[in-house]
Amino acid sequence: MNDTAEPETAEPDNALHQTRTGLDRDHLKRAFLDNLFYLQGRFLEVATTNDLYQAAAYTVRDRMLERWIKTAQTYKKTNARTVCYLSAEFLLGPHLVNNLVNLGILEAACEAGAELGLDFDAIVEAEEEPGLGNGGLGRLAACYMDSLATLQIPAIGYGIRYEFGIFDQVIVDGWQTERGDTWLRTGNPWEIPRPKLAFPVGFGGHTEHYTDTQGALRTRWVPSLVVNGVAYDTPIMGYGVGNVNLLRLWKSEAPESFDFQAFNVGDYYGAVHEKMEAETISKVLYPNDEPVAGKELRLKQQYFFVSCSLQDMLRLQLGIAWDLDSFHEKFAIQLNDTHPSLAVAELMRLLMDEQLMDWDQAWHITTNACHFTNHTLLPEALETWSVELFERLLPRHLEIIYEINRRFLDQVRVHFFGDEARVARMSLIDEGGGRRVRMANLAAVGSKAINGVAALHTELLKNTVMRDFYEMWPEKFHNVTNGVTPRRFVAVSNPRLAALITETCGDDRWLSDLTCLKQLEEQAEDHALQTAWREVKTAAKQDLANWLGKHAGFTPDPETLFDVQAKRIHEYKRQHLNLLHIVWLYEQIKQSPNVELTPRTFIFGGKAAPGYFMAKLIIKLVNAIGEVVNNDPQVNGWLRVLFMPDFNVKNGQRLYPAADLSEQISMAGKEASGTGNMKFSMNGALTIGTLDGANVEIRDEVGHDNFFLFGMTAPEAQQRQAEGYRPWEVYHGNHALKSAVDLIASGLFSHGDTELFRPLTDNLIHSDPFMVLADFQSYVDCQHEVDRAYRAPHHWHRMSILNTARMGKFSSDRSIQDYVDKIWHAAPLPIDL
Ligand code: M8P
Repeated sequence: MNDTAEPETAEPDNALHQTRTGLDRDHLKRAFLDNLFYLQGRFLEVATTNDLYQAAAYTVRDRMLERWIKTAQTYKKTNARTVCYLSAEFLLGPHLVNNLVNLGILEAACEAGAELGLDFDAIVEAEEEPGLGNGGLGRLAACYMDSLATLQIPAIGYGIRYEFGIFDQVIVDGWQTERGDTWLRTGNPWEIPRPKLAFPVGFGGHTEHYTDTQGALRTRWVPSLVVNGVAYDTPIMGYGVGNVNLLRLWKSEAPESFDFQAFNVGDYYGAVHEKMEAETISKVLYPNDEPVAGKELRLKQQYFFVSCSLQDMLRLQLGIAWDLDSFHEKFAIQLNDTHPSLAVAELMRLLMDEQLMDWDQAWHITTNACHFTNHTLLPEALETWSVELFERLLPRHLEIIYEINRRFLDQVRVHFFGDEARVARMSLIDEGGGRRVRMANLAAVGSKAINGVAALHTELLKNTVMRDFYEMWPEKFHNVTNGVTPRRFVAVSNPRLAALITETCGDDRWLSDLTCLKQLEEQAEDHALQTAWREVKTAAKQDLANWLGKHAGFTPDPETLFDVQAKRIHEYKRQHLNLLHIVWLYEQIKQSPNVELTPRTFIFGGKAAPGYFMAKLIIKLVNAIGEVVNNDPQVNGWLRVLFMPDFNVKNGQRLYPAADLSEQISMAGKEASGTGNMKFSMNGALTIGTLDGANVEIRDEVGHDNFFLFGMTAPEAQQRQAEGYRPWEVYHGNHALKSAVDLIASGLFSHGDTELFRPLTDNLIHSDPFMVLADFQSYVDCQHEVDRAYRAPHHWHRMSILNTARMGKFSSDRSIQDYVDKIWHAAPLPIDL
């Protein structure tokens, strides 16, 4: 455990060393061939694409390591305040091109590849992405790691090294099926295992109380099972700077001595079984983006990575200071949703039980170190765990939570005298039904700051799920609107657009200050720019079309409007609203073949949680409609419907550049922020959307004339539900809507089977919890406006340019700067190159 964060090599500085650090084409070539030979044991003529990829990856990694060491040394020397971003998910996406861009050597690498006669694109394609997240929340964590390094803020990301990330989605007969993700099969050149940097993590057992030598009452936890968390480090390169931060992911293992202990007493099977149990903890990512009741292993995962991370922070602090009094000055801990909120109880335990601190000081440190981000208002996504499970798995933490709660509720009673209903709502324990621990309340009580992820979301948070907390501590609440990194989502994914922007703006400063895109505004009317803009978009559409031709059954026509909805499949995101519009269009064309329409290709992408029946049925419906529409010669000059399989970061990078229209059509008040909305808009897609999440701010930025708005507002939706929403009345009152729903129910898209989609149509007519029917007419009317606008190309391209030009606010650099200013109060620490 004496291993430190920084690798321990001296700094060689001679010509030979250049092979490992030189950034020019010739050094890259030499290094690549060396790595191919010495690491893969191959030479060019016999190397597989994977060999070439591995050699390329090591060549790039070598160039990062020198900066990484320098960064770690500087951070340590200056004892800088360090942001620790705790997240159960980091959805990183492929590393290779991203690191080339951030190092500023993409061009040199392409040239080196060309001179060696290599197919650069094929090498890039060979990378398996680490899919260690479900969707927006995990991808946000990855964007934030990129921006922290770019803004030169000392930071460590802490999470879990899942052996199996999010499943691969394969469509069979129109249905989603899941395949295990084997991203580690060919090795991971980007990570550095640190087998000596490991921490014990206990589970189960009991607690014992004793009096220490000073006469103080103390508690000792005696767990019944101990596993080891081993560190795996991935360097995170900032863009255009020398800073390389650290992503430290924990893998669970049985302690070395483990099996022998049991073997000695003759329980061989038990020993092997427990070893397996230890390794299970980091085995697989839960593929849900909401809690599934009773998943004990998930609570184990959460505690496992939180405990390892906090022990690591304590180790780092004790390596530079005599005591832990200033722990909260050294570290700003950010809890990415409630998944790491056990950190509050675990830090208290470590400080009191292991470091022998008293309650008040431990509480002072904990509540000044922790900060909490809430990402969702959906009641079903708020995490709670049964007290019974806690008692069994984390008995000491339950004691601590009870004590936090006792002290906290005393405060509540002083603040809101006589309001016992409020006390019950704010309690860390939900006493209704089976007793449960409320993780959001634990995070809120234990944190110095609480933030929402978009302006509307933060307001709703303050007025609904966290209202009581807001009324008690208004000063704790902040908004930090999400952002995405323009390095990955423009420079890496859309190099043609990046080149055009750089050419138009005169330099590439926009990549580190996205507000520079404003310069494009002056030329939004310019026909030359519009023409170039259109050519870039069409080329991206052609690339996507070619890919879809290989992977999704047919090649769409790049001359049609590409209308894209790509995100997790969820009823609140309303993919079925999109589908109702498509069915309505289909009927229009069938009834009057001369109807004036803009030819469109509708592209869907997204994974459904494996146990979420309705989401899987929606995927089936997309494919079923596609099968009919795409095979009907009467309509398929106007209308095509495609499902892009296996939407992940890599495939997202193919989609964002190629979209003309971005579908952001969630029921108002349900999507906390959204980040896909930003990625599309940055790449020049126009948005059709509701006033939900960050759409509100996107529309304000790009201009109301350059955004297709429809649907109820959040207060309108709320009011309508309060008055008693009756979807069947909407259904019977709107002929177009009724015939679209009826056509789905008729079996036309299911080979005559009138039962297949009934759960969906019945749900819409009789319950419609996300008010799809209520927004249908407004959506169809708005889509009509989209059609008209697309038929005026200059107008459309002007709007498209303005969308990109005005996206400066949605860089994750701005988000991170907001966190730094409002919440972390950290300072940049530049690393000289
Ligand atoms: C919640 C979980 C709850 C229990 C168990 C597992 C879970 C996994 C994920 C989530 C979760 O909240 N997921 C989200 S929140 N996914 C998202 O995309 C959300 O966060 C994004 C980043 O802030 C927002 O842009 C999205 O609007 C929001 O839905």
